[in-house]
Amino acid sequence: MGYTIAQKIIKNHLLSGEMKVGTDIGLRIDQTLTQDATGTMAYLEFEAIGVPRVKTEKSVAYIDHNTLQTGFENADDHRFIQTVAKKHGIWFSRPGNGICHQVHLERFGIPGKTLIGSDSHTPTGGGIGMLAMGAGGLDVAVAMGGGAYYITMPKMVRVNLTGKLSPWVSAKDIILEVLRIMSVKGGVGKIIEYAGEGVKTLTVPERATITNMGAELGATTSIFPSDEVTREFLKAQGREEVWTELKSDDNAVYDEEINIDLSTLAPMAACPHSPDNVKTIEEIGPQKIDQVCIGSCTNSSYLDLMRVAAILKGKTVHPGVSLSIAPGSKQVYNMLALNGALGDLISAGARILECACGPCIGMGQSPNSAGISLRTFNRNFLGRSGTADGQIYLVSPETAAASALAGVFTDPRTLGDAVEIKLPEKFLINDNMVVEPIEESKMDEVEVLRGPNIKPFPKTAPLDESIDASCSLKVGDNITTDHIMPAGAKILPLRSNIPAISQHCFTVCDKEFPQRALELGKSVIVGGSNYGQGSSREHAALAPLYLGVKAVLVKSFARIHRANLINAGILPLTFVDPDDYDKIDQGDELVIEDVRDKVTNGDAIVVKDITKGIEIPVDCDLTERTRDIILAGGLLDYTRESNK
Ligand code: MIC
Ligand code: SF4
Repeated sequence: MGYTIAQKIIKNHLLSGEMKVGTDIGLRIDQTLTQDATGTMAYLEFEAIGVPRVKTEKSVAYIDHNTLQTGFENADDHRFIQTVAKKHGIWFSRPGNGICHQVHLERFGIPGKTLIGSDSHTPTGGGIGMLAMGAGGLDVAVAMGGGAYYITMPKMVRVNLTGKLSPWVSAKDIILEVLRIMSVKGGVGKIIEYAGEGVKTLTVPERATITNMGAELGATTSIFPSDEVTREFLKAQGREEVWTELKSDDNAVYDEEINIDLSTLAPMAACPHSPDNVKTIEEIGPQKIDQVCIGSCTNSSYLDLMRVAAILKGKTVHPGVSLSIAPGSKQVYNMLALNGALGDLISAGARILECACGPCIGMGQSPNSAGISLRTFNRNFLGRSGTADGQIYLVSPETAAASALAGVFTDPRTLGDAVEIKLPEKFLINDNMVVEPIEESKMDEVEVLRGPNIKPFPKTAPLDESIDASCSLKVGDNITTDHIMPAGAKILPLRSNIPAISQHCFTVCDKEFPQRALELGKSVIVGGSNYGQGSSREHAALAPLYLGVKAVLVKSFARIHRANLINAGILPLTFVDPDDYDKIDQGDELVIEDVRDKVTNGDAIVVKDITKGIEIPVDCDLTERTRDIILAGGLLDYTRESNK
């Protein structure tokens, strides 16, 4: 039997387990990345593990999320990350250098290598044929220390692309079509591989838009072959020597196939409040809009912004619309400045932001009340924009620019002849904003600078003999990490301060939750299906941990969040019969007797609802390793124990 692309990379990196779907495998990790919103915790955890120097081939720390600096907190975090990186062998990408995924693709990614990042959009690297996955900070810390990264061996999905995109239809429309077909749950436990004649028609930045937003499918990752197009891109980045060819074997077996004829696609939008709520721009009709934001790790490449500049050139943004643009990296920004395209954007009235995540993570540019905002980003979860009733639509840069000019949803195909923008033969290469780590022999010379915002990792404890706790919160289906641990300009500066950030946990759903949970001391959260979709932020597990949450009982979990719960020592439980969800109410007293013994022996677990006088069978589904992590009280304790 032949191998798929992902299976080949997995095979080359397999440290433990067998490549059998659904079983646990441990992978050797070649590269890691962190960003600043998850990075402080990841480095505190790395320090706690006690390995002096990273053992990966390349680890890079980026500053791109928390760049607003409305107080000392963000700046302190930057200094902490910069110094801790320098000391322990990690490259440091300074604020202003760009969004982690964009910069990593341009400057560091290598086909065939494994990459994990403490950010869910790390699969962007799949655009050049990396096996790139989002993970919790603690998993990244362990990988930096030379430990394996564990995943459940995924199923393989082949998306066959045929034909060629019509003018004005773009890579964003391809991934929106995949989301429309598969939904935000459709990728759970799967790797999505792109194949077929249509692949050749897509440049690397276009491929990266698609793999980036594969995160929204819930997929483990997405990947493209590494072919001549990849070689051209790496050559233009002055890195041709890292190119290797990667393709699936002719007789590779896939668990699922999806066919998309690119020539049939039309410009689309993901409507509020889910990336899979997809309609064509034509279906939405010429509704009035208030805001357009172009940027984010999904659509802020040189090609994207050159197309936008060509559309805006010589025109003026509609008076009813605020248009902001954040280039993805300093490379992109600088090239636009030098070739004059930046002038076209400014002249049309675009509000140019620094190259960072910015509005994508609610760092400014919140829309007006009930405002309709078209964004080239990847997530439109409720409240993420910073305006509780904001109506966020996810669109391509072409649709965004055309609509910004017209003031209403506009199909870019109405703009006439398409603009033809070619990948440059040579990108502008200047890595002066990347700081090298110090040599190992000199590491003692570096003092790690910690501001008052940096608080230690919350206390963990081994799993109790029995759990006796109330249900502190009951939530529905598709709860995102933006519900559990909201982001935005006010809350993000607290990412290194778990006691403080916990006060915002779940407040999108229930303002009283943090206080109630603290008063209860110990509690259980009950939820629906796809619980924890979205971000890789381990704060969505660390805040509940701090608030005394002992178990989360749901219909189903999203992959990274479940791993984060286990890493935090919180018991992840699922209903054997999903209908039992309806039987529990918030406030019910729940008892799980002899839970420690049951987890240890792999015995069936029952949750007794004392209030209702019923017993509810639940699944825990732990592997030997995750069981030991839970028993130890989380990955940090487990790793410390194993290193003894
Ligand atoms: C996001 O897009 O939600 C983030 C902010 O990049 C997160 C990471 C975080 O919460 O810090 C992600 O996608 O993992
Ligand atoms: Fe940053 Fe947005 Fe990308 Fe997350 S999705 S890494 S916040 S640009």
